[in-house]
Amino acid sequence: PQAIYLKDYQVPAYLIDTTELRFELADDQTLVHSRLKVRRNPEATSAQAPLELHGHESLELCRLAIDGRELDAADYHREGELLTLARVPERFELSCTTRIHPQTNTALEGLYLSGGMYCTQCEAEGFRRITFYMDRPDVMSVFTTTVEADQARFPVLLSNGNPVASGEKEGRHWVTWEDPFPKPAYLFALVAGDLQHIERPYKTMSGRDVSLRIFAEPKDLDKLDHAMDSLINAMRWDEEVYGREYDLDIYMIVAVDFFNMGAMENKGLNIFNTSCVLASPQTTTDAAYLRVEGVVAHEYFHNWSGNRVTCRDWFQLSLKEGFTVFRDAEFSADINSRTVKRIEDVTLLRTAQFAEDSGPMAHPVRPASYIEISNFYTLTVYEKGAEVVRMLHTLLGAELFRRGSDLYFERHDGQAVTTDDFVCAMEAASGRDLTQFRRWYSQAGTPTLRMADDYDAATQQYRLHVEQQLPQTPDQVEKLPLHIPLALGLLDASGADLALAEGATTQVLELTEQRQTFVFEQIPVHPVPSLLRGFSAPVRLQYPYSRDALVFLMSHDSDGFNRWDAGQRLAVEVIQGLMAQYRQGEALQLDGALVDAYAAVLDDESLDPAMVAKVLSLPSEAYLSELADCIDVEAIHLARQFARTELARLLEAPLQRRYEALAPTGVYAPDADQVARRSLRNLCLSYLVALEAPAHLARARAQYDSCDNMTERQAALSLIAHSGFETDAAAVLEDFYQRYQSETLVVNQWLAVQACDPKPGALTRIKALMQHAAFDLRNPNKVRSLISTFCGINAVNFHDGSGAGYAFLADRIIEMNRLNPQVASRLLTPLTRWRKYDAARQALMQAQLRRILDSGELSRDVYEVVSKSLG
Ligand code: B3K
Ligand code: ZN
Repeated sequence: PQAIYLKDYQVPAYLIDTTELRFELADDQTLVHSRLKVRRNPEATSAQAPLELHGHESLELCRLAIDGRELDAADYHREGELLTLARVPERFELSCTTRIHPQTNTALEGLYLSGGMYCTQCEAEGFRRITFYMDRPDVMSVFTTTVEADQARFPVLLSNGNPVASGEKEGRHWVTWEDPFPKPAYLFALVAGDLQHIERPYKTMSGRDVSLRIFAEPKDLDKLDHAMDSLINAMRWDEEVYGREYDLDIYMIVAVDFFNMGAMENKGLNIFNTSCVLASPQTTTDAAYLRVEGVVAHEYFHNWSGNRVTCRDWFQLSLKEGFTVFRDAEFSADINSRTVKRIEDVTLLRTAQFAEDSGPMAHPVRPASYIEISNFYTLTVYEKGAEVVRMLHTLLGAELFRRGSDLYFERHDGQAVTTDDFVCAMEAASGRDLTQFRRWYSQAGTPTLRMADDYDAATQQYRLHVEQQLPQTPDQVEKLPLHIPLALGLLDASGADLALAEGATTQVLELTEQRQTFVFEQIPVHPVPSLLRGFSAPVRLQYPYSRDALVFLMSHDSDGFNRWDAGQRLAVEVIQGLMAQYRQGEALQLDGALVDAYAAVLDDESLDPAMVAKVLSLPSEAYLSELADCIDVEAIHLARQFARTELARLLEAPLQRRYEALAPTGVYAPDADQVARRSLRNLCLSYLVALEAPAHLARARAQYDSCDNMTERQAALSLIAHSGFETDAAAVLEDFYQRYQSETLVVNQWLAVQACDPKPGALTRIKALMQHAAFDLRNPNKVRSLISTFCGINAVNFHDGSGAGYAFLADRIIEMNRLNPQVASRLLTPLTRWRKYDAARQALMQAQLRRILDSGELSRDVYEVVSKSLG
């Protein structure tokens, strides 16, 4: 497979003004008829360029004609994914018929069947599995789509835009949809199935009426209200915060069970993984409620940041994804707890994106090359991309940022543009020079900020010395200094913020050089610095905080994020200390400072319980692994478990007290107040159950039996299932399955709970579950629940010294490579990290990567990740 480079970009030689499609859906095959109005692109360099159409090798070409003249094989050249017509008129109509087989499409790209219903996934390059087309985002066309199918089995026929005609004949029916907005093929969508929907009216800020419709299988119709509420909140928020309103008469969301990722923003017809739409108190946890809200908002926001203004080429993916993740994060922060949202996003970034940035697949937010674009829907493009937009927001301030986004939408509405166009709009609207800032888009790797300070009481000067360093990555050796906003505050001995420039308590320093010293004048006392407030830049921060200073910040910092982060830093240090004791064969001893700090937070009833739960959550094994130079799987697991059990032992009474005090008072609602209470209550329970005492186990079982919602039930389930009380564990797992076996998403949770059980012997249990009726290798949600959870989270079992976990994963990847390359490629992630382990594990992991490489015909997806990992 060949790499594609950003530097080779050329404008399309032809444009497609209109696209007319007709789908004849039948059991054994689908015929796709297309009629395209094509003309030469006046901006193309060569006037004689051939017409290049993309078509997946699975496409059967039945007919091709230009202006009604039938072409035969001598008139075109088909090779790989390209069909080339050497000579075409300046303007012409191209007609094409292809035969495709959705029923055998297990890749879940293009047109496929999910359960019994037809649906599509075209981003990034799935449209070429439907028909021959210029399948590139800078070719935008007005689509008219007719869908024809059996009327009884597929009563609902949907596509983008508005329905404009329909009819029926001999048990079959058809509907024609028209989408007036030019769009690239990746935003095309079609759905045909036996679906029902809920509907609500919406009036946009300019007074236009829109009908909002969410479709699902009839059995799930009662689980759509939360998604609908979320959609309406998102629409209102985008009007208020960005001045953007919806532009079609209908907005549709369809829930499907077989889906490679979370959801897809197809114009006017979003297609969603059921896991990101369905919600009900009995089946959905609080965390999943929030995820539904966030994903619904994200896809809605794409209507402007993605659809009205789209990407010129796939190297620009973060143009729409980074910006849209930033938008959905701000939306969630505005309607829920801002600090908690920030903590969750930063946790993901620091745990998984930092790991990606230091691994073999490291790439800039705007990659310079790829083999398979599906491999670049990454944490770097999404989450780090969002951080880059957030830094622009920090540097410009809310008002100028809004001016910049207005200008961006105004300049580029209806266009396919680049990340640089986005920065240019921000520059033009703010008058700021962002030349150096642009390096965030082109340089991979996570910067480290090394900081030191000194204070001179005589001159009342406080000086902060900062050094930034960007590590080498496989793609780039030379790195230049970045433009980094560093938000900070200085605390006096009482914990109050000192007044900084212009009386502000938080100041944003702008780092631009490799080494800089910042001087603060008139600082009356030696301050404790609160650095990188709100995580103002995606960097690793090194500053020699004493444990006392961390405890102090935990209780005093006015920045909620940093209060939490001080607690994390303290816990990381303490656990790392325990790991060292373990390796030296010493008896483990927990630092009392952590216990005291946790006790104080636990006792503080004035704090938001959600924040208390965050502060009292120990850093995950994954985060501790990311911080390690060489990951010692057992030491991390044991040290963390020890800290947990010791904290539980020493704080048993207050944990129990808060657990009781936070008992539910009314019926379940996923509102902020209740969510916060449940999160802390479940956290208290998790500490208590860690003590492995029958009384606490009984407490968990009582919660499991008496609760009225999935948040409490699932928390209790996983605590009991992971406990050493094997009989109780088996009983509760069996009960849970019996209760929920008809709820697919809940059964997936049941699989995931078992997949991350750290008790020995997990691999045997996973293999048995793969044979269970609840498992299906063709359903990505199930693969993620069982296999990705086991390999990604259950470190002690997956990294078992025998290498059996690695061999198991390699087998699954080889299997999935044939069925679903995108999912197969994602499964590879844990193996790509082999350099972080000891020599023995490195050898075992590399051997499995080689076995995959030698296993026969690899998809581009799997080949790219495996070869780069070994390279
Ligand atoms: N844009 C889609 C992702 C498509 C991934 C294709 N492999 C979902 C989203 O980011 O909104
Ligand atoms: Zn997106």
